[in-house]
This record gives sequence, structure tokens and C-alpha cells, in this order.
Amino acid sequence: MRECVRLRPMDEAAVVGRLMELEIETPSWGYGNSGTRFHVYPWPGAARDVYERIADAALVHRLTGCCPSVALHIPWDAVDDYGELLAFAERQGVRIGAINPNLFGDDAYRLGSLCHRDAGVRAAAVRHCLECVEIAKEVGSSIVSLWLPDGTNYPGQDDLRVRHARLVDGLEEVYTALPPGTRLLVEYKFFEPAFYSTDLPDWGTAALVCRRLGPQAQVLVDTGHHPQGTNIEQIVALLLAEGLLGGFHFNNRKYADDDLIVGSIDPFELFRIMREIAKGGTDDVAFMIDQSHNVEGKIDAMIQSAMNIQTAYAKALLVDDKRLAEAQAAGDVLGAHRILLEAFETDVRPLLARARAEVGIAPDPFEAFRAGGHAVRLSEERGTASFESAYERT
Ligand code: LRH
Ligand code: MN
Repeated sequence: MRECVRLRPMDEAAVVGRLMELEIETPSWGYGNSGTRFHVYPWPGAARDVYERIADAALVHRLTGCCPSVALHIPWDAVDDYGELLAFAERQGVRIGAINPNLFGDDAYRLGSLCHRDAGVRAAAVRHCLECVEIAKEVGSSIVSLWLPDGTNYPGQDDLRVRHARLVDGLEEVYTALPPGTRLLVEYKFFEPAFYSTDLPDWGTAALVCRRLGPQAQVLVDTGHHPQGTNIEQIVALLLAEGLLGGFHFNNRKYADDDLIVGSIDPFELFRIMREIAKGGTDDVAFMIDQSHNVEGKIDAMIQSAMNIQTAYAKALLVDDKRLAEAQAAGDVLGAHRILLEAFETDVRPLLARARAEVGIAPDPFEAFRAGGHAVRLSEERGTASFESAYERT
């Protein structure tokens, strides 16, 4: 691993400046116990309600310095008084970010939500999205982030073109309710829970729908929602070029939508994605994490995730643009490729530690979490199973 050569001051300052601008939103649903269809293994001290989830998100921000907002999922995070919830979040030191409607957690949605054959179910789904637009207003959020599981399991089960028309009709009703400055992020996914057709399966369908809706609609790229072998950074580059990239749901996968820690399986892919971001033109791109931590601690997983994104971004910012452009112009295929590798193979931990020190953050937030005894404190405060059993052995 090439030691991070001490960059000329300007360079390092510029890199650190861009790095410190990076804001990563964490998902409330990543702090609670979650699992697979096989089992949910409870984690001692895991957050049990929206207030504890926001408190844990605030702890992650205090320890990393780069996670100032938390996304909510409705009704998982529903409360009677959103003003009180906003005040609590502000007291904790975080903003409330994207509001995620839930169009999968209701029996009525067996055959879809916005694309359901029954007008009553479609209307209920639209009403839920409009409720989320109102919640966004109440908590000062400028993003409604929509994923819908709609699809079919067998050929012939429903008419694919008619379902698309229903989708567009439903989204248009939601879009028209958006206050100025609020964006609707449209999240696609190529399969699951539907296993034959998905009504919003890929970036192309999401982009077409967003173009039809208008400028406040943009595409959300969940990095776990593509067929194996998909060149995600090329999708990102294209959506940026078209002004259609609204945000990310960062996570990583080995097989399907595994929702593992971002950069944990393929850090070079994350670097290539952040390289497209480092090239600029990404002011209003929302960097959000969307993961479920089934066997590991929730807070330390979120801290490691933020650190992995910072690491990939720091390396991406280190690419020698001038030499790269020259090699590309010269058609020097491997020369150009190696310039990218130089940056990827740079150990940016010293640079990140210096950048964190400048803003009073521990050089390694993960170690700071462990050394701070937060996990044991939270398990005692929340009266869950003794912690030693899980941690002592680690
Ligand atoms: C769907 C998804 C979506 C969320 C959910 C928690 O797979 O990525 O973003 O609503 O996970
Ligand atoms: Mn997602």
C-alpha cells in the first residue's frame, strides 16, 4: 500500500475541504434490531423506538462529524407530534432528513400499491405518500424518498403496460403535492419482493418517470438494487450528466440486496462511484446509507460505513486529474488506468486522521466508539440483555 505522500499543502487543504463538505445521512431503520426471514437476532442496547434511533444517529454524528441528518421511515418512525420529534432531534444535534413512505408493510399491498389493480388500494397508497409530504413539511425535510415493491410473480398475472400507466398516474398525484424546494426521489430495484416483473426495475424506467414528472423528481441509486455485473458508476455518470441523480442508498452486497456495510465487499466499486462524485456537479446529491445490520452492532456498523464512504471519497479526490486527462487524450489505456489505481492504492488513513483532528474528531471514530464504552452504557440504559456475552468475546 503506497503511503499517502505528503501532498503539497494546497492539494491536501483542497482535498480535506471537499472531504469535510461530505454529509452522509444515516437511516433510522439501521439502528434497530433487524434480520432476515429466518431470524432477527436481538443486539444488546439496540434502539427500540424513534427517539432512541435518533439519539444513536446523533452519537454517530458526534463521533464521525459527517452524519448530520437521519432519514425516517413511515410508519416505522410515526409519532403523534412531529414538532416535538423535530425539537428532540435538534437537541440531540441532528436534522431530520429524507422521509420514506412505506408501500410494502400493509396486507392491502399484496398485489401492489400505486400499481395495484384496485383503485381503492391505489388511492390509499397515494394518501400515504401525501401524508409523508406533510410530515416532511413539519420536520423541515426537503426530500420524500420513494421505493415501491410493486411487481408480479407470474407471467400473465397483470398487464405490464397498464401497471406502468397506474404508476405514472400515482406518482403524478404525489408530485403535484410537493411544496417548492422539496424533491421526490424515485428508487428503483430489479427484483424482490416481486420475482417476475418489478414496476420500477431500473435506472432507465426511473429516469423516464422522473422526466415525465418534472424537475423536482430525481432518481435514487440504491447500490444493492442492480443485477450482478452492472456498472453502477456508469449509471451514476449518466444520471449526473442528465441532472437526474437525486441521491444514493449506500450499502454493499455479494449476492442480491444484502444491505451489508457499504464498501465492505467491493471497496474498489465504491471508489469508482465516488470518483464520479469527486468530479463535481453533485451539490444536491443526497448521500444516504440504507443497510440492515443482522449480526453486528448497529452503531459501530454505521460508523464503519461512514468511514468507508469517507475513505473512498478521499481516494477519489486524490486522482491526479491532469495526468489522467493527458493519458486519456493520448489513448494511453493502461497509463490512464494506473493513475486511477495510484489513488485507490493510497493509504488515506493519515490524511483522514488529520482532517478529523482539525474539527476535533478522533482519528478513528470506530475505536473511539469502542473505547468510549457506549455499547455497554446503552445496553445498561436500555435494560437489554447483559452485553458482556456479545462483546467480551469480540
Ligand atoms: C428496499 C429498500 C428501500 C427501503 C427499504 C428499507 O429494498 O432499499 O429503500 O425502503 O430498503
Ligand atoms: Mn434503499
